[in-house]
Amino acid sequence: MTFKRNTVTAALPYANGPVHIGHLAGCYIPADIYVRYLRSKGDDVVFVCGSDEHGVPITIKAKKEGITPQQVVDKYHKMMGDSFKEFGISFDVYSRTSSKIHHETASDFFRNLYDKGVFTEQVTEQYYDEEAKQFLADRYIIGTCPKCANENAYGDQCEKCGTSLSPTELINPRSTLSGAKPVLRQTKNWFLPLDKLSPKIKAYIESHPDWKANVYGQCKSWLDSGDGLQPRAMTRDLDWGVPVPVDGADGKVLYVWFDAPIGYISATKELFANTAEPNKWELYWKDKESRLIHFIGKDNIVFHCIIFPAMLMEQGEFILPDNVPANEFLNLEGDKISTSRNWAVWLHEYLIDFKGKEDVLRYTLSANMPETKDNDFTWKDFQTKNNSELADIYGNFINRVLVLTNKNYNGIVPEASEYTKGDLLILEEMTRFPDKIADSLDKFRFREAQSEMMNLARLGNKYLADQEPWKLIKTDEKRVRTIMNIAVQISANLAIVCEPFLPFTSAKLFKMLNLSPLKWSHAKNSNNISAGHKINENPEILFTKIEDEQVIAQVNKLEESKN
Ligand code: B3M
Ligand code: ZN
Repeated sequence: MTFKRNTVTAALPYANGPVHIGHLAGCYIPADIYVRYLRSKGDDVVFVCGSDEHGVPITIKAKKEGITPQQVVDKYHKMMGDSFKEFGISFDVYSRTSSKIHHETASDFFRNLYDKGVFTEQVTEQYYDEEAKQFLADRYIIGTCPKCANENAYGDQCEKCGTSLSPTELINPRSTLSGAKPVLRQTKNWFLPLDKLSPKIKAYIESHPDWKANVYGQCKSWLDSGDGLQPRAMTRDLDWGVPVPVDGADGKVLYVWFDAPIGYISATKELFANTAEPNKWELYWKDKESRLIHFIGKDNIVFHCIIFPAMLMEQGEFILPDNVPANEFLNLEGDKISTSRNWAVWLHEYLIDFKGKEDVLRYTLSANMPETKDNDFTWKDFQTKNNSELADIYGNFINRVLVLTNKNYNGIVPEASEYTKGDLLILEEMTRFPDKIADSLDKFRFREAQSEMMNLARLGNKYLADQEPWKLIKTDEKRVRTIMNIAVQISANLAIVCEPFLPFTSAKLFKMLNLSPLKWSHAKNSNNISAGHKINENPEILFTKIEDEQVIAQVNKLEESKN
């Protein structure tokens, strides 16, 4: 089935801390590569994201920092948005769930399901902290996971095995507010009857055997496991969030995992709100020819593949996610990334230490993307990727092309004549890259796609190394013209196909070639730059080397956080 337009979302990060490399590799870089590729093809796409500003992660942070939840989200919303921008994550809109438009959208959504009688109203016993005088939802409570025995499972989910939980399933529950053993108290909440909806959800999941194996497998195991899906509370006894819009719900808010995915919808609304077509968001969410794709990390699979689709199905007007290409986790220097242990590479700090090397981090994270299993980032590998791949292959090739063209031809692209058999093979091979890369991207194989892209740089680098135009110029200047013309064509095509992966580099390269950016299909041509075209003088070095000291300093900084 071909689709008319694409609605691409990236998980809304909790506004309770800055962004680190694990976030980028898990979700934002793959999403951005994919969207840039679609845009380059000329496809209709909206790319939406925003800060997740509700839920217990926010209130816990506020307590820790001694400020209000609003102050927490204001601080981190700005910080996260800035980091994403600096790394070229090209959201069409970066919204936030504390916004008016989101409160209204989430509230209406709940009300719609409520009026249809979708929810079951249940008085249940919930854990209550008598010291803190508060019900303990989700992350306010931790205990031992009944499935995998992880001792620090949250009340709503075990992050170790991914199982979605309710607080009463935890063994040895304890309050994260006071450490006290909580007591049970009665309270009324509204539940989404996932048990009843299970056959529909199952049919939906099973209609997508094309999903990544890790995603499909997780969904199937939830559906088919012993007790199957259980009803799940969509409201909470908390004072931070979207108020539950029904009578008799004072002091209750929507469950953060009810409102957060609706944030994708409100962000899309916001995108079109002040345009000539404020209702255009509906096309991206309601038209059968629109394709909804959620980029997330593996801990969010149940919410995007089961709970949100169930909500959308019951609402009835919306399309369902067509694909959820979730990634596994990225580790750092062999250890799990951890905010509390400060075992992380924070983007705002990277930007100070490696300003101008945003693409290098993008490249390294894509090369090590945890697509099918957890993967590791090391500073040593980061250095190697920069020095031996980006600088020695990509950068070296481009530098030679630009310097030689300027030196020998005053920057004017020479005319090709009398192609050799080898030349024709190179040109032929060059034009096959866009389809090869596209084939990988269509399957969400980002590592493979990026390595194909680098193969084009390799092709160019090897061509020049084999032909040695810098020697030949003394004996066969005519031949050099053809070689340089071909090398310039490869450069132009590389600028096109590297754009999704290395957007800053692509922009620089187009500028140095004195070319307006070209779209994906142009990379199937072998003559994007005509002879006689003048490139810019004084090319800059695209990738400077990273020294051992810089890498050692980063590793030491990490080690210090262990003390
Ligand atoms: N905020 C969880 C997370 O940051 C959550 C994602 C919401 S996506 C709708 O991992
Ligand atoms: Zn577990």
